Amino acid sequence: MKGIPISDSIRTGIGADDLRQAFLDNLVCALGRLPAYSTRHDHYLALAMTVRDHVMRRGVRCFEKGDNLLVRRVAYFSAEFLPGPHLGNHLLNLGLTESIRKMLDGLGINLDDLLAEEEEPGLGNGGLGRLASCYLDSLATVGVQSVGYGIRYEFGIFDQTIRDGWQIQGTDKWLHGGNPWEVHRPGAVQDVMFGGHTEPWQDESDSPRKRWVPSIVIRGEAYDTPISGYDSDTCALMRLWKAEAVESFDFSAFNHGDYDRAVEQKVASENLSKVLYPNDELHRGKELRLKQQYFFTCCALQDMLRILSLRGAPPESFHSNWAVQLNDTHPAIAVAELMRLLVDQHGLGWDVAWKVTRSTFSYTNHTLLPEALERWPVDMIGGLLPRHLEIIYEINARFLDEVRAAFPGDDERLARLSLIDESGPRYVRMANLACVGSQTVNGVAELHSKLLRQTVLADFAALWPEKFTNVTNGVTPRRFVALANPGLGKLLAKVAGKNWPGDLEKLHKLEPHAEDPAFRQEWREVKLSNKRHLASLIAERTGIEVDPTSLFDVQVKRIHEYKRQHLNLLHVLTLYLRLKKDPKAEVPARTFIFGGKAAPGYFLAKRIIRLATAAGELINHDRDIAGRIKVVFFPDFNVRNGQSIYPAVDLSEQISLAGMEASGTGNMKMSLNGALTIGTLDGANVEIREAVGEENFFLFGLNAAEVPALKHGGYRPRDRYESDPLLREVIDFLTSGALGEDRDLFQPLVDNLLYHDPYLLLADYRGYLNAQQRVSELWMDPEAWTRASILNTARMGRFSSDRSIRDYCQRVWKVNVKKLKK
Ligand code: F58
Repeated sequence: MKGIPISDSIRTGIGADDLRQAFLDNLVCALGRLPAYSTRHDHYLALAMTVRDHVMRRGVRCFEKGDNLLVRRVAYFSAEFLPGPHLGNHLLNLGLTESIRKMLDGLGINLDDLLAEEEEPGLGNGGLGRLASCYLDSLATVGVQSVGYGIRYEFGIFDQTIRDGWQIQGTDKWLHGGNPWEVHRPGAVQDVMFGGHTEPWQDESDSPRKRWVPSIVIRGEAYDTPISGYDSDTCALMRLWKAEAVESFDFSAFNHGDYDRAVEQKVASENLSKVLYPNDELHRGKELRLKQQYFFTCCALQDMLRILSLRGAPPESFHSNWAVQLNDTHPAIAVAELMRLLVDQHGLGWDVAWKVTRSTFSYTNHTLLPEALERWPVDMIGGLLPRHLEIIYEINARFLDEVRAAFPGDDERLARLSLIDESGPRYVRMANLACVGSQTVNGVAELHSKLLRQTVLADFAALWPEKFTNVTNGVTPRRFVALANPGLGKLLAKVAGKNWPGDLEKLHKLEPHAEDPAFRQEWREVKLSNKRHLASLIAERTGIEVDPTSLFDVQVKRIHEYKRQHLNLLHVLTLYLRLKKDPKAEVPARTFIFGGKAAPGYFLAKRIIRLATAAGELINHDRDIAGRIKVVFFPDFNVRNGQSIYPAVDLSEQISLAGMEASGTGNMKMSLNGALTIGTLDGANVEIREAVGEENFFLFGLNAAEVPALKHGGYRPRDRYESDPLLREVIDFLTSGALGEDRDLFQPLVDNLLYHDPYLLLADYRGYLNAQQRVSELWMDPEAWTRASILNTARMGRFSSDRSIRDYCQRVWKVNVKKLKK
């Protein structure tokens, strides 16, 4: 149907009657439900389909436009995405929330009930996956053509429940009620090879070529989810791949009556995209994880080459048509795969292919933790991807020649830079592959980028200083302020104009209002109403009653020792002991709220959760405390729950050991919603503090330079314990039996702190206590607190993910973005 334009209007307009008709048509015609017998879930599905029509039209039009202009598109390669529920976000972006609400009211249906029906796709672990989704949102908003490529896990991150104080993992069956947001594209399939061997052959020109003869082929099928932008015609696409067997059955086995073997291959193939790996140590060296990584990058690159040829452009122009961002090293095998596709499949010479490859990729690092740097046993790569191992060796040989020329005789440097770690059993170092194959390398906050250059990637930074840059993370103000906190949104619109979510620097207009007592009063009312809402959720989910006027002190994020939730708990227990001894102590009422998942195999993280629940059981029921402090563990922290929590935070706990948290993004979400931060000089905290003003931030702790100095100087945590009576008291309390009958429960945590303390809790304990004291003092002056809260929001504009994406476009991808409207 060449030449048929997509009309501006679609089968449904946005008038009240059109929307109502579309909704009812979807209910009856698409879902086959009689309105009189339809359920709430039917209504949700019908509404989602109605809204999806509008999003899809934008998506298709925008791709059509892009083809005409041959613009460079961005492909964001990420093994994880955490989009959160789609419906409310699309309504906001399309400006349809109120008309849809009214339309549904007319039918006796409540929009909020339907919003609650949606299952969120938990296709990620935490910050890294959520960042990918914020970036797609911003790419669509700033008008860049983009695709997020990843895996359509059948089971995402586990559901967390708390039973008897312990984390219990449940299977995340996010697809069970149907997923109305995705479109299956049976036409967009890609074959992915594994195993086998390679063999030489000659083409007509007699040049030597290599061919890969695999032992298995798995098919990838594309599922597309459109991601709308705010007040924008552009739509991003999240294209996720599901693994399927090439043949449903092994027919020869089937014909011979061997039914088990007949389905074995099908099951094995489909296992590939079954489940997301939770981020623990256990995925190390797991072959299935490497298969997942190769699977989605291979599908994506073949898909991009297909689109390129549809545009009539040759493979040599791949890099002019596509900029690929590697979200950490998980997709780094793509460097070798693009070389294979260009050289083996498309017949390009090595040098041309290498130039194209290097001009295509860029790499973002998200961690300095050495144990998190990915490496794969050479034998595993050789067995699974024999051609890629050859290509990696070839890249390495040529690269090491370059290094030898730059640093003659420096064999140690050569060994460190090599793509192959040969210090013991041989490994392929994925970060090295990503650095060598990329045009730019960046960290995710200024401090992190600096430490990257000085530590884990120091040799690469010395070799190619110009490759290195920083792009500080950001978060979407649409989902995390406008949608999550509509009360605040209204207030912001009044002073910053209604387009503030599309131009977050406008929040600066709030600053003078921080001095206005009437405005401060309004500000407090919004916060209080958000806290009431959270208090009711807490009561519903945990049975704990909390006082919405108390200080909400919140730490929600993955549970990890480096994030130091247990430092927070040491403070909680210190306060408790103080109140027990001195009931008259001036301690303002506080509610400590924890939330986050622990990797199922992470023993100490699970004990930290148990400690939080044990502290709650003790303190919440202690009559002497009389509700002055309460401790809550909010179960199943995810994007949806985050949207209810962030707007209600007074104090944001960002207390990781300096040098450990690459950036953090929860810190941004909370501060944007008017929380004050208590934090260390780690990750983006440093920039947040600079932005909001040091007087509006509670700083404590060692800095990133002091940490290694202390560790190398022979840090002895036990000495801290011996010399600080308060610390001794609280640590002893953990094993006193007061926190439950089993005295040994927290012994492993105590031993870890007293004899290792790898994250220096005991060194930062006093500083933390003092900062918490300053928090209490400021809280007792509500006007001063509110003023600081307003200034936090006002000065956080630069942490919009729109700014991050504009930075990437300008400095990394070299693509144009829409100018901001005046
Ligand atoms: C996070 N990394 C960083 N990794 O920890 C955080 O500081 C940063 O703000 C965020 O990335 C975005 O840049 C992170 O979330 C993971 O979840 C990995 C998933 C795969 C296994 C290893 C951890």
